[in-house]
Amino acid sequence: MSRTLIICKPDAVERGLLGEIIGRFEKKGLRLVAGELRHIDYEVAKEHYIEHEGRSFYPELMEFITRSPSFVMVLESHVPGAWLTARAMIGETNPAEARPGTIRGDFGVHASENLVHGSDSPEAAAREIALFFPNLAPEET
Ligand code: 3AN
Repeated sequence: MSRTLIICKPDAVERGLLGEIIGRFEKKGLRLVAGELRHIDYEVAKEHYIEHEGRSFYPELMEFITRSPSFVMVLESHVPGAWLTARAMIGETNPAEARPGTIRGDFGVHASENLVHGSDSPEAAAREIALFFPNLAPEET
């Protein structure tokens, strides 16, 4: 078993792509175990994007992620590496470089508004799940 944290960012909710995005993950065997439509505030965004503080795109990223509600969710797989499966399905950061068949490749328009966040390691998944869903029961082993 393994878990990952996914954020369908404000552009995904605004563009009505939630059903499409969640459906893709479900069909791939990533099961929804927690989910919330949530307007991410500045403090939580700061914690989440701590590694990007100081980067040129940081102010733009913070403004975007706090603009309107996101759908934040935890996905679970029966096999190891839920984070890796989800990242492969999300595609490259820059939608222009993301392959067709990935979420960003099929629907992405901007590098800064790229629809979905997915944890980039098992450690990041654990940290991000604890940040957004502190009361979620641990996965069964
Ligand atoms: P990913 O989401 O593909 O893991 P990260 O973690 O490197 O990408 O960056 C986090 C977020 O910061 C991206 N999803 C994107 O919104 C924004 N970002 C990253 N690089 C750039 C960039 N060069 N220009 C604008 N925004 C960026």
